[in-house]
Amino acid sequence: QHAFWDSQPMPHGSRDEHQEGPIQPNKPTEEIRQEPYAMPAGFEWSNVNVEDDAERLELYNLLANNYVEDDDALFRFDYSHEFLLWALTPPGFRADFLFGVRSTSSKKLVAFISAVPARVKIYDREVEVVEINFLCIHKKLRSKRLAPVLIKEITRRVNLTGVFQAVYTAGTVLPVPVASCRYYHRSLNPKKLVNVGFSRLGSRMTMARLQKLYKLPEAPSTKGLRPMEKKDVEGVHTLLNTYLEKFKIKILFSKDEIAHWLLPRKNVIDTYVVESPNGEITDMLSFYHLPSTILNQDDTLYAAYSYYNVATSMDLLELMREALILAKSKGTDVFNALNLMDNQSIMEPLKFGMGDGNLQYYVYNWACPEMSSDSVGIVLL
Ligand code: MYA
Ligand code: JJ1
Repeated sequence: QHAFWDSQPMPHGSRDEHQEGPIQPNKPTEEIRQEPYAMPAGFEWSNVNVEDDAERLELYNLLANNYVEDDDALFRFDYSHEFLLWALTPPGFRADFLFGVRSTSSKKLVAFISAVPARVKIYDREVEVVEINFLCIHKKLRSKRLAPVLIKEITRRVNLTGVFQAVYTAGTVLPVPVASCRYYHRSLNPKKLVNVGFSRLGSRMTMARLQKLYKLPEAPSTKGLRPMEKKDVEGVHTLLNTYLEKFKIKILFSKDEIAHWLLPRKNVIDTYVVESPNGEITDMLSFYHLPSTILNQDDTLYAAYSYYNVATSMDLLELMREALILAKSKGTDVFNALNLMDNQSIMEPLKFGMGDGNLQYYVYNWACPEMSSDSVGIVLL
């Protein structure tokens, strides 16, 4: 029932608990297809230079109108220009891994896919991977088997650089997830969330009671809590990599990657650290800003998503409460988190509610046992 995925080097049916490593061995460069895959007539491949404002605007428009929606098509992700630049140009990014499809006649961008390099550790093995994201096909070109062509083409381009594994997430179940996570939501602006259909006012609940329930202090209170700066890269690198050791799949950030992925960028990524009196970075919290368009109204839902958080001098619960307060102070309507890393422990006490969306984690061309969501130590954007 998966004409494409059944042909791919993924576990099929259930995972073999005893196999670990590549499903298909690495190929020498000369055995990899040298020519791009053929496009249907009327379409052509096109790299998208996201550092160019005009080209980035084309990508922005494709995604803003055609990217991921919730189950009821009430909301659609609205990744900002600045976000796309951040997400697609980390250390070592390659221009030929950021590409799409144009209509030959109009040159309009109608599809896109991206890969950025990363290192992950899966159980006991360190693996060079790419992270695949922003796979998008224009609504008018859906169900024409274009997605498999984009996936095969990006696989070819990545393989030509000697990389044979990839990590990706999707809202849908494909062959075969390595882990399955749940979205949780913490209301910061409950009135707006109810008004736009993001959440419901239960029976026995009034708007006034709801607002009281979700009320938070205006400002954080933790001593030494401040935005991350360049001088903190070393401390954050040590703190985060040490924390992530305990998870079964985790990102391995270099110092350059810590700087790229965590240094604050307005309306894109916020990272705060706790510096102890002796100058040590003991805790960190981070969240990224990903608004959604409210589809039946001319409005935007401002959402922050939990990224990487480490608490050593305080409880994770107190640290995440500060994250909620900071996100709220920046105009965020809802704070979202997956039930990965140690997040499950904070959901109930901080009044998160379970969402209706799942996020499946995949590793391309890698066999390993399935793991629970609290063994996941990597967050994709
Ligand atoms: S996840 C976000 C995906 N984007 C969206 O959900 C945006 C809205 N939707 C769309 O734009 C389209 O519906 C998409 C499918 C593009 C998703 N991942 O062309 P089709 C399979 C993988 O007729 P369309 C993200 O960005 C489907 O099962 N495969 O369908 C990570 C079927 O195959 P099979 C998917 O609806 C992406 C085939 O495509 C997905 O017009 C990771 C149908 O093709 C999906 N999300 O287009 C990609 N959705 O018959 C894999 C559907 O076998 C990367 N399909 O069931 C793999 C690693 C590559 C690099 C490897 C390097 C070593
Ligand atoms: O945001 C999501 N769901 C919301 C809105 C649901 C609207 C109706 N379908 C939700 N709201 C309830 C919140 C409520 C707050 C108070 C407490 C109780 C709960 O559940 C969902 C996640 O839950 N989001 C999506 O479905 C978007 C797609 C998710 C898959 C993303 C794939 C990304 C791929 C890129 O790599």
